[in-house]
Amino acid sequence: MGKNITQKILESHLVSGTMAAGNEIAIKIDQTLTQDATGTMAYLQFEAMGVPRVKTKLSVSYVDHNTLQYGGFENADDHRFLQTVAAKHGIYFSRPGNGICHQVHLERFGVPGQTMLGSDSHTPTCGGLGMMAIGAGGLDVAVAMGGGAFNLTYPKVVLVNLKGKLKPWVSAKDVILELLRKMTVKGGVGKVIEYGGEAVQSLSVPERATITNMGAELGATTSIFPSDDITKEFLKAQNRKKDWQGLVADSDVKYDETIEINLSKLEPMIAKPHSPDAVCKVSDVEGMKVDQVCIGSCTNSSFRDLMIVADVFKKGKFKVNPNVSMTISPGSKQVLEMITLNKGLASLIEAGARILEATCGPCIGNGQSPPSKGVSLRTFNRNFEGRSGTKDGQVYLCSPEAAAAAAIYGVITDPRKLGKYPKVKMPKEFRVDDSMVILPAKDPSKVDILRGPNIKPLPVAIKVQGGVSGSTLIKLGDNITTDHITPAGTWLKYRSNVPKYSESVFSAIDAQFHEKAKAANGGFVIAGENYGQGSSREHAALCPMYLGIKGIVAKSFARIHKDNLVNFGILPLTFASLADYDAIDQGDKLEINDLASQLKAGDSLTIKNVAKGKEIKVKHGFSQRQVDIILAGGLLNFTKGQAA
Ligand code: MIC
Ligand code: SF4
Repeated sequence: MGKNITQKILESHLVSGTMAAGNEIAIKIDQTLTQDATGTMAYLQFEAMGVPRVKTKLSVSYVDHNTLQYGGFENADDHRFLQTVAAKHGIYFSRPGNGICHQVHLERFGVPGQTMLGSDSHTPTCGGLGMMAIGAGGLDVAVAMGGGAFNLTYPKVVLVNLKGKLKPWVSAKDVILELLRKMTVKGGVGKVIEYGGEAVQSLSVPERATITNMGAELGATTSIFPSDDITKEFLKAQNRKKDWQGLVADSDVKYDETIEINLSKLEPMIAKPHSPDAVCKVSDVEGMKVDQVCIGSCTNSSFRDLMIVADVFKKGKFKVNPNVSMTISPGSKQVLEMITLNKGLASLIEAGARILEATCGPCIGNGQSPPSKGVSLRTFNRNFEGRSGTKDGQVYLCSPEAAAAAAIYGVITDPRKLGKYPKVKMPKEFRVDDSMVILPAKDPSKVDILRGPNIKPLPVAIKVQGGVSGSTLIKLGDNITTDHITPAGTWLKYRSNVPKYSESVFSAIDAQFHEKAKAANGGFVIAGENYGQGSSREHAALCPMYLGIKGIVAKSFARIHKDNLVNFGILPLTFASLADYDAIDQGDKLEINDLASQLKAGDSLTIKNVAKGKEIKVKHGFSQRQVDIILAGGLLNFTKGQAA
């Protein structure tokens, strides 16, 4: 029987394990990517491993999340640390201003058929090029930089069969919003989403990348498109023809699941507050007053996306509505240069758009927080409550087309009302200038790594002896995001200072949480479905570990976060019977006796709810390797133990 793209890449990179859904396999990683907000930790961990030079084909460190800090030295110190670590250890360094990691990587470095691990959940963006690009915690990325394999559960492979052709004013963002509507934010867990069908060839690489990027919101392991002539043209236009290789699924291949989307029938879509899967048609919410429009983020900041918006406003045809503040964050320096050369930038400025740096910016709550109860339409990928920096902000996610329409009329508007759809042609040649990427030092012995006072030593987990016990410190509902656990925004500058950042844990839900946790010497967290969805930030495990959290008992977990918990020695456990969620209340004391023998005996553990005199069965689903990591007190201790 034939093979799909996922099978082909995984098979050619397989280090150990059997390729069958649900099994743990290990794969070789060709490239890695980090960004500043997760990178400082990843490089501290890499240093702790004592490997002098990275062993990957290519590793790139980007600075894109925290670029302009108001009144403080922390970010600038982090940048200096990242630049010097990169120079010493053989890593390319993409300077602040060069662009958002995923957009730049797509343009300049991604290679069809290769594997990449990135310490950011939107790493699958390069799936738009036919690359198997997976998001993970920083520690897993550090291990991969050191030449270690990446362990993952062999996924189910879903074919999304694209038919028909997009109508004017409907674009790639609407495709992924439609898929989120169908599959929900947990529908992709344990799956790779592979795209195929006749309509694939009507989508350019940046459009494909919009779709694979936001596949992260499905909870999928990754998303991938074939590598075909369109991919070849894109790489050629980036002066990288040599990086192209064709990669398509065999015609007789079988998938675990098939979903069909007819592009001809698709309408402009929008995700309502506060979840990327709360999707409806733009026409269903038309007329709602809008305060802000933000265009950019790694989902929709390509040359194509910004030129569409620029063309809508071209030659002063429209102005930004006086009641709307519209920002534009180009995805990369290349995008900014291209829209400048093509006069798009001038149209945007003339229209009244506010041009921001080529960074994440408002997407991670760095500026442009909406006004109180304000409605913000964003071309981004996440609209979790509070992520924008305004707790009662109402963030909607939509295409650049729908964003432009709202910016003009000041209310949510179906973009099909804008008249003739502008045509943006993919450039035959992009402007290529890699001068903002600094190559590693030729002589690493001459490089001193510069560490400012905000860079605190890495906390290491404590090895479990006997059993674990503690009280239930907090009880939560479904779909808790890593933004709820360790928020970004104003806390971002403490990513390399775990003691300080730990004060943020669950702060939007319970401002005293960190004090309570410390006073109680840690304990347990109870949660509903899909705990830890969203960002890959390992701080959402690292900071709870620092506060003494021993276990999270939930109905289900998001993939990256579950791995991060194991890596930091925290037990991610799921209720054997979902009804038992009701058998634990906040404040209840819980006990797990003789952890080692229970873990070794099988998938089931018994938790004693001391307060209620009740025994609760939970499952862990760990591989043998994960059991060893937990018992060693986390992945760093485990790796050191193995080296010894
Ligand atoms: C995000 O979009 O949530 C982030 C910020 O890019 C994160 C990474 C981080 O928290 O640093 C992600 O997606 O993994
Ligand atoms: Fe940056 Fe936003 Fe993309 Fe995360 S989702 S990498 S914050 S642009």
